[in-house]
Amino acid sequence: MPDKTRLQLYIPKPQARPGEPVNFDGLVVPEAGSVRRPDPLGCEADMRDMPFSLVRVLDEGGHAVGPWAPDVSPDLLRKGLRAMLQTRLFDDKLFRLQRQGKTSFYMKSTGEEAIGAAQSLMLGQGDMCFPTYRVLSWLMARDYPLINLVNQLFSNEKDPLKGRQLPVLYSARDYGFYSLSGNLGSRFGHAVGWAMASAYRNDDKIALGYVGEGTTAEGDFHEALTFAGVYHAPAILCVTNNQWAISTFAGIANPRDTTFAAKAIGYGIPGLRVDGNDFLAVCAATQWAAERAHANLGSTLIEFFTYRAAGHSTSDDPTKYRPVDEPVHWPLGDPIVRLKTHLITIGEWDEARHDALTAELTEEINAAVREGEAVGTLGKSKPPVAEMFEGVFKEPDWRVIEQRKELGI
Ligand SMILES: Cc1ncc(C[n+]2csc(CCOP(=O)(O)OP(=O)(O)O)c2C)c(N)n1
Repeated sequence: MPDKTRLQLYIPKPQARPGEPVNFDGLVVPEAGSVRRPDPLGCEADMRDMPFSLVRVLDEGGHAVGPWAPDVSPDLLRKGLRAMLQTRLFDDKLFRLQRQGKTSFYMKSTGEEAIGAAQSLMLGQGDMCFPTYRVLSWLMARDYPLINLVNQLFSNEKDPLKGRQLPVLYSARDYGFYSLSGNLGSRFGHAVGWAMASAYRNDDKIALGYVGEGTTAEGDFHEALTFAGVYHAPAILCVTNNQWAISTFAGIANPRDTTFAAKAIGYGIPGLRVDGNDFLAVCAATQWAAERAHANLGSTLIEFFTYRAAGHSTSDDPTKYRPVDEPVHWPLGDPIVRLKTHLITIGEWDEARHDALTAELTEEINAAVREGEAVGTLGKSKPPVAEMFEGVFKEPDWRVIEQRKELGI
């Protein structure tokens, strides 16, 4: 028998662990404005280079440059900035309140605020977003009442979901925000199914689905893409690649030499790879994919390249698995600072207005928290037990009837 090389299993490792210098070597960041913008109504086969580039609009000086620079008004940009800042301030406040025992659990979206905010403002009122827990800025951009968030987070008597969901797993149909699921990936297929139903009924609404990059390793992601490709579902399917799935780095879900956007090629749909910290690039890519979906050309997969600057949740300590200063070295910067700089550069914003907005939003958040505290924080007040069985099934399931009898309510 001829000599054979012994096989070795390859185990991917991140470029830096705690105590090691931050290492983003190999990360290629193209100049803003340098990536081509294919015709959104063009043929998918002619776009297969797109998943290997990175669409960027805002340059270092805060100018919007290149073919992807979207036609959006300063008012819309200010609305986006407001939603992002509100999300950041709300996250910081609620994180502290969790440490004080006022809510059981919290998840921040620090560094990723541009994605939900821009997409919320680009899509229509009847369109439906199938969110993850990292797109609170979607709701902020649509002025969802802060008190509803606070009451749910405090699990109190006025929780709009009556204790049926965990904190942060919001549900707001009228705001185009489908009920969040803790079962990662399960909503991606729902987004595609919802989009297919819209097309089947000859409606004009489109769906938007999110998963984190870690979740692309779940079967649900691939099943959803199969249906999306086969049936030309009018959906925008987004992977928010924030580099980390709790303590697992992105290289565990995808080989290092390819991209998450490139998965689109195998399913026959266009894949775009977009700077997720660039509010204008997110707007532009969303408009592009929406135009394509509305023209009956089906789904687009968009990888938003970003960075989870905070811990995964209040139960996580990222200093255990990545260098403590990694977030500050992230080459694509802070999305709020970048949009603010752009608005200042085009003469539509200034530091004084920014400070005033920060003060106004802080007071709004504090007022909502005070109102929620007056109802009750975790354990001090709870949703009405008698209503526990209401509003879940259209026709009561036999188990619900039995359980209700047992409780005598
Ligand atoms: C089906 C399923 N598997 C595992 C988990 C546990 N879990 C919760 S969040 C998470 C990490 C998800 O990472 P990613 O998809 O990258 O999203 P991110 O949190 O980074 O936004 C895991 C494994 C879960 N909730 N559901």
